Amino acid sequence: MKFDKKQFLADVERVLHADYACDMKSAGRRELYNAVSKAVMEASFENWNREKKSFKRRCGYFSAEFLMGRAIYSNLLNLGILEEVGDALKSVGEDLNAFEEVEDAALGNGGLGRLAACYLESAASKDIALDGYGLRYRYGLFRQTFVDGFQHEEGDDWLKWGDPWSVRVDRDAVFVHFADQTVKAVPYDMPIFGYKNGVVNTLRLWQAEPVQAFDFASFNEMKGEIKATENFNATKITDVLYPNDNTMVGKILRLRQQYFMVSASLQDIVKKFKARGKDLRELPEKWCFQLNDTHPVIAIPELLRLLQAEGLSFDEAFGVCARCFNFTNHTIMAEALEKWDALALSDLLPDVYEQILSCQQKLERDGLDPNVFYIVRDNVVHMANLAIYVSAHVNGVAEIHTNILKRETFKNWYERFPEKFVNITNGITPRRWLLLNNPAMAREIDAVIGAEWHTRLSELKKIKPHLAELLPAFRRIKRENKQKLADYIAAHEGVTLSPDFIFDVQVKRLHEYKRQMLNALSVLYFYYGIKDGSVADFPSTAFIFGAKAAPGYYMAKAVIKFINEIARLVNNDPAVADKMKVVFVQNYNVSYAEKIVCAADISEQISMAGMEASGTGNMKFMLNGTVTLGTLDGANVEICEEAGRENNYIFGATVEEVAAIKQFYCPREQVEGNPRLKRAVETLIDGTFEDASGMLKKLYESLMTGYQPDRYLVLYDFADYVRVKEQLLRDYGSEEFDKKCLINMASVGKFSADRSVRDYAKLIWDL
Ligand code: 26W
Repeated sequence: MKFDKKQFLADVERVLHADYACDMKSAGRRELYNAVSKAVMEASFENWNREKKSFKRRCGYFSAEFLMGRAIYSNLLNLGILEEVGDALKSVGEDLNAFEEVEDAALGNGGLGRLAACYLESAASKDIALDGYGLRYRYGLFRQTFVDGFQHEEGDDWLKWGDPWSVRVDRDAVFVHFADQTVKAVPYDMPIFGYKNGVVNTLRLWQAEPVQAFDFASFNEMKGEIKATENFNATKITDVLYPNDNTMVGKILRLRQQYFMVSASLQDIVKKFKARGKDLRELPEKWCFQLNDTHPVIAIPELLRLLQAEGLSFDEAFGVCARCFNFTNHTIMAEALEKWDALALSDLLPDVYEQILSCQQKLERDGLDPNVFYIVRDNVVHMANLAIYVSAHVNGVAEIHTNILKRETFKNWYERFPEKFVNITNGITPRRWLLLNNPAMAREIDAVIGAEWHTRLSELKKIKPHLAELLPAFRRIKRENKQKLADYIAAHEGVTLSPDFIFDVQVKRLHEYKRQMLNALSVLYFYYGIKDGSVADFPSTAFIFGAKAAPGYYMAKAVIKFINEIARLVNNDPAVADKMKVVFVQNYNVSYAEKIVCAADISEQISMAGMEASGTGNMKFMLNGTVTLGTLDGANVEICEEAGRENNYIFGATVEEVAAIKQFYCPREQVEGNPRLKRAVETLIDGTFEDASGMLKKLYESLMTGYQPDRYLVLYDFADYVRVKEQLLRDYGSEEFDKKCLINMASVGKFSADRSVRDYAKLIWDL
């Protein structure tokens, strides 16, 4: 975007006058933020409008989650005016950094939602016609604080600063019908700016509203009571994001959300397609849809329904759907595969349920064995099976994950429909995850190899011949980033860290399979080793954790409490003050991640092999020059392929080994042979930590005595983990180690979301 400072300041001034009746001098931070954003929105209108009006083939990315983070900096960066706007504001005594207070748009839980956000940005940057369709939750993912070491949740009022990066599009509102209510769906459109290419795609988020405003006349006649409750329920649909990650909750409100989202989106698309005078049988020529996990899969019977309402036969409608829909699976965990109670579904959405039954019947007509292939069975609707049956393509999100889908999770489907299955390894956008969060490093790289890597990440390999030259800058910048993170942590968590410490980081959602416990137990293991003298010369290390636990996930919350207790023990012990610090940061989110991934020395990716579909945090650390301490799981496998296993720190049982070990596994044996591990585990029950809540005891039981003790092989992998971790800590600081960091950065090309969306565009979307 062309930038004219005078014009820009005049635009900002004008918005301030019109919207807030104030001027630059009297404007508060909030007004200024909105005015700056709106001035930019206004200037991008033409490009956006051009894209919206064009009638090229598009893909709709249907997702219940878009974890966008903070919009302003990334938008300005992509428009090529980040520095210019900063300078312009400075010239009038204002500071662009002040907008760091603006809340993240946290309309997602974790990996799946952040992936959607990265894909939208990359698609726009690669001029791929991808639009997001989702929900405009009033409250995003809860805000997390710790009180006495326990997680507390508060509502996330993400609109507190206003929403200048969206426009409400009343003219595109549609109605969504449930058996018991009709709700108005109003779209809010967010522009998705491509990186310095003038492309603007759209993220369309639907908000639920009552069909008519409160009707006083009928209320007075006492008909009002019914209407009032209807109004109340309507807005409830988009009130709040479900905070579960990887666990299915069979709540009808969630089904309402899912249907509301896809029905509104498809009605909108069908309506506009018809308005062009087109025959709906030709819909697949212009549209395809990517279903982001099972959450939007109810789009399939909804489109079947809509097409038949427009006069197509079931077979014709099915043919259209079979060409339009594609399905991505993001997890193999059984508890995350969505299933709905058939009676509840048919009560809420009888017509949609009819279509699901028709799919089941067609499946049987096709001659598929209903004992092996089923969509509805024993009064349960299996959304993943519906998605696989109808979709043209089914993909996993890393090689190892796709192989597990083929071999195990969807084995029968794969054998019957092998041509549907593809792998598309996840990726991240290098704009937000290096250019924006680590500008000093980006400039150094530019100086050595030029700027082409901004949009072709594989170009980073060109730094390989220049490693020695880049090392001093890399070290200096990493240290500066660590200092900045330490300052931020001191201010927000009250823990002081020295940038001379090794920053060992594990940030991600809290889940047993991700094994934060493994890390936590190793901290205690080192701590007691230092205390009893069995560990000498321990390299000074800060163990940094960040994670939200689903509010109803007891074990995950117990792990948070445990780590906070460890932090208190360690940080208050002067005997280890120059050796270790432990901090669990509160409210880990996208903006926190931006500060963390460029300041880490160790990236902990330690899930039990076979459990992490891909992981994308691992890629963000790699891009910023951090070695992985991890298992051969998810994309870690491909990270090793790209950067060399010798440049990372790999430990633990492989997928194949996990299966074998589990048959005769006895956690007690692991502990008996390892006194320091035993001591660490027993802190859960021996009074080391106060445990009035009983949470720690439950953690002990889940490891040692419960049903399926140590399900995720924490104790099995422990010895190998600490062996490799110690090696890493000893290697740290050497020139050889720093080279490993840079080789990782140089090898990250494959993990650009630009590559991922290109793969989707080529293999699936035909864009
Ligand atoms: C129904 C509850 C629920 C909610 C969210 C079930 C499943 C989910 C997601 C599929 C969980 C998720 O975010 N999975 C993560 O997806 C990332 C992007 O592909 C992967 O990198 C992570 O490995 C995977 O855990």
